Amino acid sequence: MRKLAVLSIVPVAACIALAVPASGASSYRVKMGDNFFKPKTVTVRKNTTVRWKWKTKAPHDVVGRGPAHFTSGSPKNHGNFSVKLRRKGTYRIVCVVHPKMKMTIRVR
Ligand SMILES: [Cu+2]
Repeated sequence: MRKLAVLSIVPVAACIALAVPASGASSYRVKMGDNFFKPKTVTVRKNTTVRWKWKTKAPHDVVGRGPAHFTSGSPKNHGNFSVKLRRKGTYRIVCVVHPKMKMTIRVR
């Protein structure tokens, strides 16, 4: 029982560690609403973990195309999705439900 409790704390600790630039790793949080991503454009360093978290009236998803492809799965009103961008380049992000709901991530 005690071991389980410790394990459940580990992901939270890992997120805190990611936010510390000195570790060499970083994370970036994108805001998401009906029907937008904010910011529209962002530049991050290679190996940044980008996270989308949303609780919205309309269902949304996150589909990325670029040096790597990824998807958050079927559109939902309540979602949480993250991806580590390991390759440099330009990623175009779109919500399949709302084609005008898009953003660009540049990885350097
Ligand atoms: Cu959408």
